[in-house]
Amino acid sequence: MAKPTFYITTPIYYPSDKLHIGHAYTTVAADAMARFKRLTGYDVWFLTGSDEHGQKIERAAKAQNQTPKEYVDHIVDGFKKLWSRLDVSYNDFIRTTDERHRKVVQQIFQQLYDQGDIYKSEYEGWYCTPCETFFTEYQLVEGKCPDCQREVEKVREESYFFRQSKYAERWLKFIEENPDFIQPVSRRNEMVSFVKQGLEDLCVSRTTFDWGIPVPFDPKHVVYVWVDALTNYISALGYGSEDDSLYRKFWPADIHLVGKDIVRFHTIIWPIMLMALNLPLPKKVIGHGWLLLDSGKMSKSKGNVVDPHTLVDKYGVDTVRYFLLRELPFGSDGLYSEEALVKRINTDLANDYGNLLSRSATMVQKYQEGVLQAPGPAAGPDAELIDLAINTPKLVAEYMDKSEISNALAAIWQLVGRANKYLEETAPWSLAKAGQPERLNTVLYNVAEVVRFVTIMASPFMPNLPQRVWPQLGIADKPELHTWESLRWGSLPAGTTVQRGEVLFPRIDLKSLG
Ligand code: ME8
Repeated sequence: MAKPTFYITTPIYYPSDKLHIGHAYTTVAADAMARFKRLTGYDVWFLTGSDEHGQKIERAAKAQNQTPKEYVDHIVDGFKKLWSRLDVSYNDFIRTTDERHRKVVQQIFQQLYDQGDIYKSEYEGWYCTPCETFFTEYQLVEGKCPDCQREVEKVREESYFFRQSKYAERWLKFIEENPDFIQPVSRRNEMVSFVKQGLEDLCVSRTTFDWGIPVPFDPKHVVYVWVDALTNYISALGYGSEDDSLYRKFWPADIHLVGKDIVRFHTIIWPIMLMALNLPLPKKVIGHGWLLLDSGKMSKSKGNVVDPHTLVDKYGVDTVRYFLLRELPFGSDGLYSEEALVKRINTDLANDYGNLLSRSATMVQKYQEGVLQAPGPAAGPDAELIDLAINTPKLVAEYMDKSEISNALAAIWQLVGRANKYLEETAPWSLAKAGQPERLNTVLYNVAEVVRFVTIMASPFMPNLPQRVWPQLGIADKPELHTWESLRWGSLPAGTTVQRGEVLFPRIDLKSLG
């Protein structure tokens, strides 16, 4: 039977500068969702990429005496290095400078023009170059950009416009019929009131710079940012090309994951473009919160960014991924600090998970000569522990279905916590002393099986964990015990050779942070 499909995307980031941990958060979150779906039996397509056109890039390249293409090539290389460093398992990387993308943007622009949904008029408004956004007079805050508070420029030029307004009623009806389309709900309400205030037509071309995709029937215009950028989600699948098999297989997208700053573009402009083109709409747009510093939102234009490479060098990939995914509650903002990161490492990873594994392996070595024995009958707190282990995968899957990644991790760690408590309650060291080998066997088996459960469930979030843990549990060569399907209690066979290995997550001295 064919596997169900799952298509997930990240925003395509601007190569105007290096990426910071805010971008890493989005991409790692999408990666965790993609990995989770693969683990649970889906045929997954995971797309990321870069949004390379626009005046800001043109200017940045000039400042460095480079052509825009030279400039973006270099930065995009850096994007790819970062994603490989963070173990991001994307299937495709789309660049808006790709020929495959250019063709589709031009084709769509032409079609919308031919059917009367794009028309020529004159644009007058305020433009913020760092944010690449036009504002109307009343959107400005004290005459400045409402997003970055910098100076804006008055622009007046001939432009093409997309007749968005025509689709407002249809959009409202769609949202009413598909209440889950925009997540979380609070963002949906914001978008609905935005549209109800009256939707203006959208300026979709510019003549004041060249670095963009030319309008096919009027090449002194280049396609302005959002029509170009949003189209990546289908151009990457080969929409409109000779081989559109990926498009037919994976569109509509299951999830567009974006930060809350660009929810409006993804939930209003993009669906309306698709309506106009008579194409199916994505199933869900999720707008996550921001990772904030004490000093406010991290942003390239403000220069207060945290470099993910530095963090990975210092703490390791899985640790950084765990922290990002655990710390930001679904839909809300989260505060980043190195202290918070170290606290998470010390409690959740070193104390809770790391200790559980090392105590379990050490005791099997010490009391069972390193060979895990079959469990005897259940007694005392066994049933409670086992029930929790059996129920946790279901709970994790439910949270992941709602994209509540941090709750999914919290549920897994609940089981870790319960198993540590179980060790205290059953005190295997006393059982060994008191000569109760059968009970000791049961306790050590149960804990080893919990470690296996936790490691499988945590693997989409921390992809390097399994390869470090399976040798310690003696099941490195048993792939059938690494799967989601193998999360059936008691699948771990007795007789495996358990060996305590390296410390997975060393404790970090908070004082060392200075
Ligand atoms: O907007 N916290 O690109 P961009 C969390 N090219 N996430 C953050 C963040 C933070 N502090 N800062 C950035 C663009 N992000 C367009 C997108 S898509 C068709 C075009 C993440 O490089 C978050 O996902 O400015 C946000 O939406 C995205 O980076 C913006 O990236």
